[in-house]
Amino acid sequence: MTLEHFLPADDIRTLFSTSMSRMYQQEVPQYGTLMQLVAEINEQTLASEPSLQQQLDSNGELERLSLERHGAIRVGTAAELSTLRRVFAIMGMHPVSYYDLSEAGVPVHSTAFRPVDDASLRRNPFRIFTSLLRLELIEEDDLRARAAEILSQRNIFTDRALQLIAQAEVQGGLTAKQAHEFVAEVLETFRWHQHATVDIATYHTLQDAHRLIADVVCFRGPHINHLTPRTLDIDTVQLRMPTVNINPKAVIEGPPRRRCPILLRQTSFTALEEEIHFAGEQADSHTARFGEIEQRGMALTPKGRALYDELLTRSRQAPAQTDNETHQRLLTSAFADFPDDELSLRTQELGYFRYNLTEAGRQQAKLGGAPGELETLIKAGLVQATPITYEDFLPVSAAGIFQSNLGGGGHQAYAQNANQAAFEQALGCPVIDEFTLYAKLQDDSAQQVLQALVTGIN
Ligand code: OOG
Ligand code: NI
Repeated sequence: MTLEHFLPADDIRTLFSTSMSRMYQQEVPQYGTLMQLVAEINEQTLASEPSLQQQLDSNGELERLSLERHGAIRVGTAAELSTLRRVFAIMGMHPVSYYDLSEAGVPVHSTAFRPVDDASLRRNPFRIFTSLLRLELIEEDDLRARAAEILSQRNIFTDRALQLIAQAEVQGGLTAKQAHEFVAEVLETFRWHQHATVDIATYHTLQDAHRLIADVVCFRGPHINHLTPRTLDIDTVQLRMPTVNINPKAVIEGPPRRRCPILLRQTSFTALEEEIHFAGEQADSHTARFGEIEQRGMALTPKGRALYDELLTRSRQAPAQTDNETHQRLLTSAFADFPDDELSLRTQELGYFRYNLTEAGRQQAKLGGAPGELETLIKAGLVQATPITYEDFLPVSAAGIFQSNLGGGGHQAYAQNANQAAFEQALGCPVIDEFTLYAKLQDDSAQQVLQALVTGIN
């Protein structure tokens, strides 16, 4: 079998994300309503900002605008996580970054499976935020052992999915027919199950330890707990959610609204209370599933990220706000020290940029011999710099999303620290460092324009 008989990994990912969206809209109709609202507000934003429309159009982003950018799942064991790594690899999604949520009182650590190269991100940037339960953070020995035992008895993948994963690895890909079957089988893993695998007493005991533990342990598999389309105006969606009978979480997570958007802003609607059935036909309700939206800005360098973390921490020293307007006002004043123009962000090395030739630059490249200093070339109008979009997640924001959707009160921070080594051992490989990816994108683009202008290649 030769390579060209295989469906590209990017296409398998698209097949997967669209199938998942269809399934989730059927399962959670409110999510379909949120998607409609997002699409409507995106349209209005584009109509009032022709330059934005033009920019998205020239990047080929208009068509996929309101499609999902990410989803999230929570798994219980190392074996589940490592098999998921193999599943996602077949779709061109690889584990980037390590997130420790224990500090925020959520007993998990996480990564995001996502496409890593530029071309694949452009085709379909869909990613899955994947959390692994940290059973070692459950204090009571009996409860920890019981949870581990329940988890050891489940198999979250269908037999056929496991066969196809192995086949894809041996062949080096999947044919279109196999890929369709693979996606359908894998979807089963993320389906919602109304019937818990435990009795109601066990459910309540686990839930008392932490609501997240019950969510991971008591079901047949890691149901997709939310999907997240991209909005061009998160503040307006937040305001308008109640008009379509959707109850948004109290505040938008992440940085404030800015002229030059940075990192990631997110909000969600609070999780549904859904009836579930236990062994012995007793019923109760469970909150797990919700809908989220995101608006992405520029990726920050380690220096920029340190400044972001510092200002965010400063803003969080004030008592938590329950109304978004006040929260945003306080954030905006805390972020007054974060430069908000592209030139400062670039020259102070706070954000990552991609370098391209301008039209004049392309003319010059035919001749070669331009000076080899990037700044000089930019000033001469031969090169332009545009921000690189942030493709990852923010642990403080993620914790806020977790908290508001688990229902019940918050939880104290766990005493244990981040343990990336244990996570990577469970995963079966190291996670990729996000900064390395952005720096390479920036450096490669700089290298290319310099080479074209100085030596005249192109
Ligand atoms: C994941 C929450 C984190 C995000 O967008 O930051 C997340 C979860 O609730 O399982 O999805
Ligand atoms: Ni999310």
